[in-house]
Amino acid sequence: MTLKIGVIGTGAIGREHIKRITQTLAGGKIVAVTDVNQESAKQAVEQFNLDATVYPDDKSLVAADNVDAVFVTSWGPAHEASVLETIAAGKYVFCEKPLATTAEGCLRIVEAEKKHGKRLVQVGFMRRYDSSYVQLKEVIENKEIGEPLMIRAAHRNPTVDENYTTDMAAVDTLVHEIDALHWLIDDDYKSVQVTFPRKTKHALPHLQDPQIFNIETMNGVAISVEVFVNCQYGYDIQCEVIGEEGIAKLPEVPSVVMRKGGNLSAGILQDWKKRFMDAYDKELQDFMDSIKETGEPNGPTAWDGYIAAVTTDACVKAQQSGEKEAIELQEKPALYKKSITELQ
Ligand code: NAI
Ligand code: NAD
Ligand code: ISE
Repeated sequence: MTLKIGVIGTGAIGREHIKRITQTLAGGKIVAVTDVNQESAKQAVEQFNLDATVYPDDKSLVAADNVDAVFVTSWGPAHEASVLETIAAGKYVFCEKPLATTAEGCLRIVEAEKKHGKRLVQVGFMRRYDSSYVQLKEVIENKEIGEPLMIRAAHRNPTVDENYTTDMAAVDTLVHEIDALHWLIDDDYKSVQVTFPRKTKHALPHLQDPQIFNIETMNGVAISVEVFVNCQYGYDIQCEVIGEEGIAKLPEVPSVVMRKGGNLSAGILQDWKKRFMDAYDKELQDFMDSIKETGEPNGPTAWDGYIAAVTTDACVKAQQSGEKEAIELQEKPALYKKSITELQ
């Protein structure tokens, strides 16, 4: 059976996902698209030669009889309304991060799913599908480095555009580490404090860059994540877990090593699209396969989206206060039993 998919938001990642469904993955077909910029939706149909209808808005796309599942790849503030609309129609939804821009918004989605009675939502936290993170998790779970004590991580982009603001370091960028790290060590967050080192001359006046997020977990693990979005040299994701008996680290992204002109060198990626290409493929293949096999998506849940939103809210508060801010979650509803990616 082919899963018939409608896409809301045909920008950068919307088109990346359309491309992988159409050219790489098996079992899905794009049958509908929409974008607030209708020209963009029409261009996407032409670009990928889709046999798909362009709808004027998210509501009409969700309501279309031939749409089984929806991808929400619009900008963050629009996600909540499109996801709620899709749940109300009883259809599956893959939503890019953030699930909603506030914890309250995520809870409204959780409530809607509970009311529906089964899980329909998967959130685009693709690092859980990245083979290097999966291997790191195995090392930790097998106790090869003993209990984890500290984590040092970095999320670096070469540059960002002028619309990128200080809070987005947490909400748009750090959010991937927020989801990946609690999953990695199977722990919950307790508090966060933010420090602002000397600012780079490459950041615009309104942006604090770099930033360091010091997060404490319930088991006492000390996590330090550097977010540096004007680092100039490339797109670089680092993660090192320091345990009682050793250290485990994400491998470097493979690149041809060159000997040339008196130098020994290896390339560094410039763009997020390539770093997690395989993970995006796997997350969407898993979304489609698990729906077909079990009737529910397998990947990060609406509850994971809620955890991320509560944590990013605390991070933004900590950016503003300079103080240690608490990260407090409500009780996990029964609907969110362990998903397969949590068990990996
Ligand atoms: P983008 O700006 O390239 O594309 C967003 C598109 O959504 C635009 O075409 C815009 O016109 C459309 N749009 C906005 N509001 C809409 C609405 N209400 N209804 C229909 N269309 C609407 O943005 P980009 O980079 O593609 O990001 C989209 C989402 O994907 C964001 O939530 C972002 O955080 C997430 N993202 C996730 C990544 C990941 O690694 N998982 C990587 C890049 C983006
Ligand atoms: P983008 O700006 O390139 O595309 C967003 C598109 O959504 C635009 O075409 C815009 O016109 C459209 N849009 C906005 N509001 C809409 C609405 N209400 N209805 C329909 N269309 C609407 O952005 P992007 O880089 O593709 O990012 C989109 C989302 O994907 C963001 O939430 C972003 O955080 C997320 N993202 C995730 C990853 C990842 O690694 N998982 C990477 C990039 C982006
Ligand atoms: C983008 O929105 C993403 O989600 C990418 O994965 C991330 O690494 C990048 O920094 C963000 O801009």
